[in-house]
Amino acid sequence: MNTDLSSEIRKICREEGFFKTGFSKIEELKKESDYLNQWICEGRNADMNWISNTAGKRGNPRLIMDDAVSMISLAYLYDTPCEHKDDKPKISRYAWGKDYHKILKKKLKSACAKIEALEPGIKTRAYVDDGPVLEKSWAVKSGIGWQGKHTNIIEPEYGSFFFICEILVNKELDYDRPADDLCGSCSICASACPTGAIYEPYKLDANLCISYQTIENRNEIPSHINTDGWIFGCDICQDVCPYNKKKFFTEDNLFLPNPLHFNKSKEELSSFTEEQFNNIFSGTPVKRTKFTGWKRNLSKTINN
Ligand code: B12
Ligand code: SF4
Ligand code: SF4
Repeated sequence: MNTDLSSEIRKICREEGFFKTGFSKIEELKKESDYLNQWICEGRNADMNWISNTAGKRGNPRLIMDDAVSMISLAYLYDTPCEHKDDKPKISRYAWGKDYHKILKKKLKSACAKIEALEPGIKTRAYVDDGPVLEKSWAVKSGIGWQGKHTNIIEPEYGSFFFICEILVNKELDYDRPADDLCGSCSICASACPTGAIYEPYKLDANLCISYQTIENRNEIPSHINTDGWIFGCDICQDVCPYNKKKFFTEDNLFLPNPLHFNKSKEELSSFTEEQFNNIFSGTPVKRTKFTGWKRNLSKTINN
């Protein structure tokens, strides 16, 4: 085991702002791959063909980096002390501020450069939601947290409002113990989900998920889906989780909501022209839905 290297890497990742770092040995994810393939076979991925097209790689990180030895899983908080008003159209917390892909990619790049400088021959490859990696499965293996029944990763102390990133590295490290599942007999998230998307504990049907419908779906939202006031993403199953009651906030102001769109009425948000939409949401996750998706989502909301 490489204790010195492991502690140096933990230090570097902490310096970059990640609140938790965990290590696991890279191997094929057999059980998780079977789950993933079954999920795809049942059509639970809706039209996210980019998942089915890369299912093989997702189950086996050596197909993306053949000399990868260890997975460094990282967690970065995004929740802020702001709260949205329940009677206004709601955007999910992760998308209130600037785009996490850009913010975290910069931090990962910096961390990788420092890690590669620790010893000759160290090679790294980093992802944040932008690679064919089962990020949640690795976060569990690396001891970051357990996969809750709503399918997100929960850190016992900090809750689940954090992003997951990872760095693959060609060195052996001091591996962490996988996290224990602390959901117990609770099932608050599944009961609170307004669409029944959590069809079994630990299993989510994207077709029914408001998050999928308002972010990823490029077509009409089916009439039987009640988006329940959400116009981009959905946080209901995490908002009700007892592990999110203690509040831990990000220190990164880039995730604070922009007052130009936060807690505005449906009328105000609907009045944005395409140019205003592009300006206000430039460099934010909301841009992903494009102006047509924005208008579609607003037209579905019951909130005013
Ligand atoms: C596709 C995707 C989505 C899809 C599908 C969600 C899903 N649950 O898979 C949609 C668009 C719906 C979505 C929504 C959201 N997403 Co998303 N998404 C992803 C993405 C790109 C892939 C996830 C994936 O592989 N899904 C495939 C399915 C099969 O995986 P799974 O649900 O984990 O399934 C596992 C379980 O079913 C398990 N299993 C099966 N049986 C059993 C039995 C037991 C006992 C157990 C324990 C497990 C188990 O095995 C499966 C395979 O591992 C990841 C990034 C990445 N590359 O990993 C981000 C990611 C999961 N999303 C993220 C976020 C933040 C969200 C939202 C909160 C955004 C929002 N506010 O709207 C919501 C949350 C919705 C929810 N309740 O999950 C974060 C989660 C961070 C965290 N703390 O966990 C990730 C990791 C992105 C990131 N880098 O931070 N997302
Ligand atoms: S994100 Fe919303 S719709 Fe999706 S599972 Fe959670 S509560 Fe249900
Ligand atoms: S609400 Fe309960 S069942 Fe759902 S993830 Fe949180 S602790 Fe687990």
